[in-house]
Amino acid sequence: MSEETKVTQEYGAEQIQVLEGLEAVRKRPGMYIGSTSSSGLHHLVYEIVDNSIDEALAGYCKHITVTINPGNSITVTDDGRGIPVDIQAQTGKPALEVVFTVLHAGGKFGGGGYKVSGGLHGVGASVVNALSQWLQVRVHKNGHIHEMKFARGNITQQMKIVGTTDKTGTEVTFQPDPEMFDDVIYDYTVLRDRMREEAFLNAGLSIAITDDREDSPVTETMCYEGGIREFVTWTNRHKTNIHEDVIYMNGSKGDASAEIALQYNDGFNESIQSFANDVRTPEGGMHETGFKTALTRVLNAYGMKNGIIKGDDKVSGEDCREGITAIISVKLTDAQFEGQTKAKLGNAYIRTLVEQVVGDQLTTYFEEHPATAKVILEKAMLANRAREAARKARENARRKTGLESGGMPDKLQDCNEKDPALCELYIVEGDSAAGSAIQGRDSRFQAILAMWGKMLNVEKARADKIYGNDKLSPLIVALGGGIGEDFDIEKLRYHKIVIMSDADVDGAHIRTLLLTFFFRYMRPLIENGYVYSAVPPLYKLKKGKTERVAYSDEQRDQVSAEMRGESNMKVEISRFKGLGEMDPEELWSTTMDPETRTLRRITLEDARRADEIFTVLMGEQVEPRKEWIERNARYAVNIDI
Ligand code: TSJ
Repeated sequence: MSEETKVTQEYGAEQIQVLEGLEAVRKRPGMYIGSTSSSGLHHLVYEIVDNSIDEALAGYCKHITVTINPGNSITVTDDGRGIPVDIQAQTGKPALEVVFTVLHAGGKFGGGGYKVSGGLHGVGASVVNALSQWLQVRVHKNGHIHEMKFARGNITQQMKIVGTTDKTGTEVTFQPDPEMFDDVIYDYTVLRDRMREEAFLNAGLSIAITDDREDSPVTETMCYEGGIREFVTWTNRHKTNIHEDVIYMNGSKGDASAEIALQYNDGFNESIQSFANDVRTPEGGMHETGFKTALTRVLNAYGMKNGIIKGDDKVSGEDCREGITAIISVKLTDAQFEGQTKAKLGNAYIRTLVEQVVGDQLTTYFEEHPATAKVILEKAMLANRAREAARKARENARRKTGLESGGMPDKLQDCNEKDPALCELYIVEGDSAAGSAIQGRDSRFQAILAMWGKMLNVEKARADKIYGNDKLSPLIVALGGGIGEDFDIEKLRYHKIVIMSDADVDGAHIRTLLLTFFFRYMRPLIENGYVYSAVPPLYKLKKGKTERVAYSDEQRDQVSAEMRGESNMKVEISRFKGLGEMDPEELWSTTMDPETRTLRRITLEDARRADEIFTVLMGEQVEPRKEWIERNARYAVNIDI
């Protein structure tokens, strides 16, 4: 009997059991990787890389590589100790085999003499194996290269030695099973961005990612000696900072550790990104709560002690976070992820840990860097005064909206209907276009708000300025739901808000401004799908007394051919220069009539992109603006710079 047959017979019974385990993964993949869409597909890579990161956390691995091969298989390598290959006492199998065939084997296979401690994740190898058409692993260890192969979780080649080596490390290649995923094409930038995050969160770890699918492969190597300090610098790369150094704090208690890095910029947004075991926690949790509590306490205590804050002028938590960019990263062995999407950290002792670390170390930092403490505190105090002013402005605005129709801005031509679900507000740029829209509309349910000239740059304005702004305040009053923290969609007066602007640079500009404004101050409008872009025609085609319009170049050619086909008369084609050029009937029938018009619903992604364009184009920094324009030269024609 050959060695190999013997092995197969010995493991027969248990092998069946193992297969049942992995069959469960193939039956309900969503249970194990969240979904079988693109996010699940990319998740496979993270499951494998997590194992290498655990090895790095244990102090044995410095380099990880991730390669997208032609055909969309993935190879991950590391220079760690290599997955253990010797036979486990309990199972009688190589530890390597157990890792890939037993569900949740990770962290457990240490029973046979290996001490597996500190592994924070790394349980997913068998799940990836089950969902791969084929998978191959090579372990460099003890002078040998050990190889093993699988197909859809089944062993196709037992572990065997295929060569000698003087290195140690693990190499895994897998081909996601097309039977299991909607689509098996990897997105390089998605993997690259996640790997960058991992590199930031694990200081000194080098992660190289390669896309080998194209004719000219790309490789990016990411390694940050400064860890989350550099994460903050990178997040703030397009911003103007108000103090030079990134403030860094860390500490640990028992098995748990916490790291915090922060820096303030001259903007008004709060950007706190938190992680637990390198996993993003978008809904925050105990680590974020501890951070916020300590930050507010330290700022107030320092301000009082040094006579900067007097008496009752305490700054609120929100004041303390205006313009902040912070990364909070905690590592713990018993992480509890809570909430609907498991996006929130629940371990209460982490709150205490972070609060202590920030409480002590930020106080010390401020004492040693009084100039930095001063600019941060002054910013918080300014935020406090602005918030107070905003509250007053809000009350004024509220009082105005309370005044029935008389309270409506004179730039608004309202509709007769009062049920918001039936009402439409057209926001129209320019004098003559608004005139045509007012005459052409169906005044029963269509209201027109005219907007003139360049709007306020909301990038550089606080809520108080926005309420007082003569361009924006009519819009806020007309919509009726307020803005910012107390925006109330229930009070909204229109459920269709249509931005009607020209198909030129100025039109794109006003659209970008409005979308940025909605994104930052009335986001539920966009989340509820209430915001639209009107689609005016580009061409007018005329043949004798017949007139038709076209909304694109293709349609122009098609319509012109149709019209020509009827007779041999000449078809005159002219370009609409702008909305203002159309007469009321034309505007109604081409752009406003619900029976014939086209409206494009604005998505959150559209608005987010507008916001990003805005930050780059309107921010104070010249270099990112230049870079952006160069990078986006082919799209930039639509944006007023
Ligand atoms: F996903 C995976 F399991 F297939 C996988 C594991 C994939 C990749 C790319 C790397 C790894 C991996 C596992 N890299 N390094 C390790 N290390 C161990 O498994 C290991 C090595 C030695 C000892 C020991 O106590 O001697 C313990 C462990 C957990």
